[in-house]
Amino acid sequence: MSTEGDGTVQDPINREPDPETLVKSFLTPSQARDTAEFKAYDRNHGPIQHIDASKHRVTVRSDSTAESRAVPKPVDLKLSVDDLHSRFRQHTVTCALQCAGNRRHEMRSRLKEVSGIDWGDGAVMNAEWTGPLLRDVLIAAGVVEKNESHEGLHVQLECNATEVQEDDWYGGSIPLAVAMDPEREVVLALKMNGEPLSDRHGAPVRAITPGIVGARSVKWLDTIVVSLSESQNHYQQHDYKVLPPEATSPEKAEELGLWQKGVVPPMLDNDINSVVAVPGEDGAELHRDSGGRVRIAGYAIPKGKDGPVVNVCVSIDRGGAWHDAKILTDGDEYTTQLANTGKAGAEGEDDGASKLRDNKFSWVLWEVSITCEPAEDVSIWSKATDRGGNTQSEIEGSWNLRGVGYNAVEGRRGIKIV
Ligand SMILES: Nc1nc2c(c(=O)[nH]1)N[C@H]1C(S)=C(S)[C@@H](COP(=O)(O)O)O[C@H]1N2
Ligand SMILES: [Mo]
Repeated sequence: MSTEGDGTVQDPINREPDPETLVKSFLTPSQARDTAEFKAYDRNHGPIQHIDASKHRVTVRSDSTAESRAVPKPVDLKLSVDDLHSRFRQHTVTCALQCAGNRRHEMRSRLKEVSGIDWGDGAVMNAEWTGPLLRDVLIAAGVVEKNESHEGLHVQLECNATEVQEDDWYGGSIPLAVAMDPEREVVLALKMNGEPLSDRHGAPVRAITPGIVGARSVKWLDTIVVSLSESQNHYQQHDYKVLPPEATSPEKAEELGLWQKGVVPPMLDNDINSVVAVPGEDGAELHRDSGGRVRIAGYAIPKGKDGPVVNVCVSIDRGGAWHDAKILTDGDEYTTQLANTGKAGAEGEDDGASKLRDNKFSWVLWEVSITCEPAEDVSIWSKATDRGGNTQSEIEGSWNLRGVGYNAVEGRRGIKIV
């Protein structure tokens, strides 16, 4: 059964919370407890699905190209939702799930027009996802554990329940080596924040690919294929790619053959990023407290599996002075402060910091108070660094036709400090 609130193929549900609300909690609730108000973003290429969990099956198979390498015998395994619960160890990973188009509005309004939904800074959520590891399911299906055999192979993840805007089904793929890497913690999620997954977020089961752009975290997952090829779905082949700057229009991209197979790689890892969520928009007013300080806050996301973010620094004078932000994380819905040195992950600290190290796919929330004078037209810059040493490097960021992967240091502009 579907309702108007589910969207349609032509007009799917895409919405995001405002950034100031988003950073109030370390774990993003799916929706408010007592009302239907949504709290986490929705990104759909087709209508939201309502699937009967008792009838749902996840088919795991190999195609002929995969066989004889990681897959000595053809794989053909069908799992019910009960099987996913009971036949496998349940794993929980805390991770940020971010749409590749997050921050697109900043790219288009600052650099040049792009094509795509006008996402602000809220196309991201941070949640605890629980279910079997994709790795364990693949091993049960007969995939060989040895690393050498994984090279060049892919795991295609599919939802065939509905057609979508640009294809008859939705899908994406990740390299088999990533799916099999125990450190990647790719899960077939049955729960979000300890509760059964909601229909909006992919019930009864979705893939969660930590550290990787949201497009590969396929909702309403029904088919897993081990193959020598990437997913042939539109959204793997013809979207979610960082096209080079010479692709100035969709026509130009076609003319240059940039969508052709293998020319531009499909996006995989998220890049290091940070967002200024307070103040929540360009042109806002920021009030100094009685001590002459302004409070600036936001979130930061590590690159791929190089997290967690260990430092965020903020400048309100175009990089003249940098102020280390406090890194806040974990705790209850309203975010208690755990490790505030900005050096989470360093040796010999308390439990809080070692928990942070485990949370390598999670976002961090941060805040800083800066003493300043009233001023007009202030730019707020924020720069994150993760445990792997990746740092945001571009002040204004760089442009690409689809407006994906924007991670400029400039977070807000035109701010008035009063
Ligand atoms: N089946 C299906 N899975 C999907 C999508 C979709 O349209 N259909 N959208 C993808 C994209 S682009 C993103 S960013 C995330 C969004 O997940 P959410 O709607 O739970 O926020 O789901 C991914 N998985
Ligand atoms: Mo996305």
